[in-house]
Amino acid sequence: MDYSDEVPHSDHLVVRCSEPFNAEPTAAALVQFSITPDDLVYCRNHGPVLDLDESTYAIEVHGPQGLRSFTMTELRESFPRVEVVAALQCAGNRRKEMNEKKPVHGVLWHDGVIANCRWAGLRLRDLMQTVGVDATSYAGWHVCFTSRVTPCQDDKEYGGSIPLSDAMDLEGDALLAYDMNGQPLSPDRGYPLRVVAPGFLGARWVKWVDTISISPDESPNFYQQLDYKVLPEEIDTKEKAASTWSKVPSLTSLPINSVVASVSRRSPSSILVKGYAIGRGALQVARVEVSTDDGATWHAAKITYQEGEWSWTLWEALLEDAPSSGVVYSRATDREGNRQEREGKWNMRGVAYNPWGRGKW
Ligand SMILES: Nc1nc2c(c(=O)[nH]1)N[C@H]1C(S)=C(S)[C@@H](COP(=O)(O)O)O[C@H]1N2
Ligand SMILES: [Mo]
Repeated sequence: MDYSDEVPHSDHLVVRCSEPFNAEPTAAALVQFSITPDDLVYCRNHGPVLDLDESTYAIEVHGPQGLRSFTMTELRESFPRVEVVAALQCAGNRRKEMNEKKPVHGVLWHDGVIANCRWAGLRLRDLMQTVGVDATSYAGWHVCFTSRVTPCQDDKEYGGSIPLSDAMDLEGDALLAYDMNGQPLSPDRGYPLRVVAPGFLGARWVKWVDTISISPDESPNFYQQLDYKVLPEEIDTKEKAASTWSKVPSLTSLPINSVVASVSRRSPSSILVKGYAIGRGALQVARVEVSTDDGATWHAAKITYQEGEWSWTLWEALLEDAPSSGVVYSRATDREGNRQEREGKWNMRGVAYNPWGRGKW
């Protein structure tokens, strides 16, 4: 694959792999902003980052009445523009910590592969209705997204799918986005068009999306079928995995999580702990607590930012009588009372890891 034509990437990221370009900010840098600026958004790629031309870009939509094509101008002008604040998170967030328990396969992401942005574009639902899709006739079907222009490592193109019911619902917040934070998408974000599937793992947010179809089955793409699944704990080699992939459901949402992003001393006796948290799907975080005595007692952290159904949560806690050094844990609880556990489950691909957050000072 040819990586020589890539436009420069942000230099605020820690590069984990340069070809394909995979890089993340530190969590400490991330939590300084409620809405993540583009140059702090992680880059996750399975192939070259393309710099495409919006004026010649068109998407193909395969609907019940056949094939329809839409130019970017049609997508921008014939459909209402809607804005949604939603957190984008890679399923491999915190993989490095899981790898410390027992080695996993995958890019060793720390805790920075998450971003909370203001996306704007057309509703997937509006596009689907325009091509004659109604949710009741296609109950149980899927919407498949493909970027045929993107060569990638494990398949001839990048693709993924979400259930049609979610594409048509999700409060109408599933988008084909052309803007982020008030600007056209950057090449790193998938310019000129990407999927925004709030509450779903990042793998379904197909960048440079150019083909959309409905199907009774999930996307046949490698990244839907043979990756992004929580394999059973005993599957620890590629050989064992080979016969297991098809028996395990593909990931949709990621579990409730919280991370300690920074710990700083505020006075000789107090420390300020800051971090982020995120709920599963549309279940927002209701509470974040921190503990400096190994989970024996918990203190409520103050939630400093949360917006709508799909944002991340920023939090901080000022702790008095802190010794000169120590370990602080964080745990989040959602609106239905689901709480982050002390331990996360190991799986071969290192996805969906969510033990208590941990920081040291
Ligand atoms: N075309 C294409 N879309 C893609 C990917 C990719 O490699 N190619 N990676 C996916 C994954 S795994 C994630 S986590 C997000 C990352 O989006 P970002 O690079 O804008 O942060 O894009 C998704 N969409
Ligand atoms: Mo990802």
